[in-house]
Amino acid sequence: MIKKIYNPEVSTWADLAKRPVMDLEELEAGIKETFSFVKEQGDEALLQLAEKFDKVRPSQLLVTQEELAAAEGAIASELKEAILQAYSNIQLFHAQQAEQMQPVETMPGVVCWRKSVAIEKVGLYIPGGTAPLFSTLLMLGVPARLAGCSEIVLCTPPNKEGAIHPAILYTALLLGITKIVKAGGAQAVAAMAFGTESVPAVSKIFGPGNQYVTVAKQLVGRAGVAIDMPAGPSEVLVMADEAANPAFVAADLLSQAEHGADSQVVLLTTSEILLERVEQELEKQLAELPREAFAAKALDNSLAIVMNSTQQMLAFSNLYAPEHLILAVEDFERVAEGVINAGSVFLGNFTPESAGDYASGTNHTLPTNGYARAYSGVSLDSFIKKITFQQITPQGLHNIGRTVEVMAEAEGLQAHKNAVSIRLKEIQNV
Ligand code: HSO
Ligand code: ZN
Repeated sequence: MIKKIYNPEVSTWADLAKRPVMDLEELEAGIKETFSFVKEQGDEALLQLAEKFDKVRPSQLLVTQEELAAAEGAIASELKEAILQAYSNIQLFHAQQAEQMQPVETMPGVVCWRKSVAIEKVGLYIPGGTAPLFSTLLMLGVPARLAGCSEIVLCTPPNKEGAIHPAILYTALLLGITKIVKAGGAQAVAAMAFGTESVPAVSKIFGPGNQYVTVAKQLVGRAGVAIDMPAGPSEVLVMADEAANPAFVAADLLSQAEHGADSQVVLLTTSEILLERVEQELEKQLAELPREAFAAKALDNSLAIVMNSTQQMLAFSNLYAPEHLILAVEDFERVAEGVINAGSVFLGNFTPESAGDYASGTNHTLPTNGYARAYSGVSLDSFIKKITFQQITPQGLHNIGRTVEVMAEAEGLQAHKNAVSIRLKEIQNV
C-alpha cells in the first residue's frame, strides 16, 4: 500500500521527489545487436523477431487493405462514436496551436520571418501488450495530420494470431494512416530509424513503449533521428484538501496506478482525515479492478504526504514536476496560477485525468520522470520545424553592414567580414 509521510522536513523533499531509478544501460548491448540485425536483414529481421518476441510470424509485415477495411465492422458502434468524439476534440484543441508569424523589418531594408514546415516523415509507435492504446494513436496521429506530415508510419506489435487490435486499425483508418507495420520493440524503432524494404526511414519517432523501446529511442536519438521526448513510467500527483472527495481522489490515483507496476502516484494533502478516507477508498476500489495486481504494485512505490499548507503542496509539486497534476483543492484556480513544473494540469473535483487521457482535447503524451521541468508534452509543434528566412535590400545592407563588419573583425573572422564588405563596395560603385 501507499507509503505515508507526515510533514517531512524541506531538506528531505528532493529525495522524496526522486522516481524509482531504473538502470537501462545493460539493455543497450542487446538493442544494438537488434539494430545491426535490422540494418542487415531488413524485413526478414522484423519477421524473425516477431516470431521470437510476439510468438507469431505474420504472413505479411504490413497490414493489408482487407485487414484495415475489416476493422470498421469489428468494433462496437458506441466505441466508434466515442473515438470520433475524442478525435474531434483533440483536433479542435491542436488546430488552435498553429502559429503564423508576421515578417519583421528589424532595420529599414532588413526583413526576417519564420515559417512552420511539417516534418516530412514521422514514425508512430503504439505498444501492444496488456492494453491496446488506440487513444495514443489519436494523440499522435491528429497533430501529425494537422501539421501536414507527408508520410506517417505506424509500428505496433501483432498479437499471437498475427493481427492488430481492431480499435487501433479503425483509428488508423480515421487518420488516413495506411502504412501499418506489424512490428514492436527495439526492432520497430530500428526499422523506422534506418528503414527496411517495407518501412521507410523517418526523421522523428514518437510514442510510448516498454524499456526496450525507450532505450532504442534514446539510441537512435544519439544517431540523429529525433524523438518526441525521453519517456518513463506514467505518474500523477494529486493535491487535495478538505474540499476534495476521497472517493474521487482514490479513483484518480488508481487510474494512473493501473497503467503498470512501475507507475508512480503521489498524494499531497493538508488533511489527515482526507488521507484516511482516501486509504479506505483505495482498498475498496482496488479490490474491484481487473488490473488489481498492476495497481497494487504501483501503489507500493507510491507516496502520500501530509503537509502544512497549500503553499507547501504547491512548492513540493513544482519540485516533483509531475506528468499529470490534479488540483482537488478549494482555491484550485489560484493554485493553478502558481504551477511552474507539470506536464498537464486538471482543475477541480470534476476534472479527472482520464478525461485528458482520452477525449477532452489535450495531448496525453507528456514528460515523465521530472522532465516536465524542461519539456512540454506532444503538440502540433512536435511535428513541425520552424524555418527562419531573411531578405536584405542594398539599402538594408548599407544600414546593417558596419555592425556585422565590426563584430566579425572582433571575433577574428575575416571571411565573415569580407562577405559584407565586398557587397558594400559594389553598392558604393552603383
Ligand atoms: N495516462 C497515459 C495515457 C493513457 N491513459 C492512454 C489511458 N490510455 C499517459 O499520459
Ligand atoms: Zn492513463
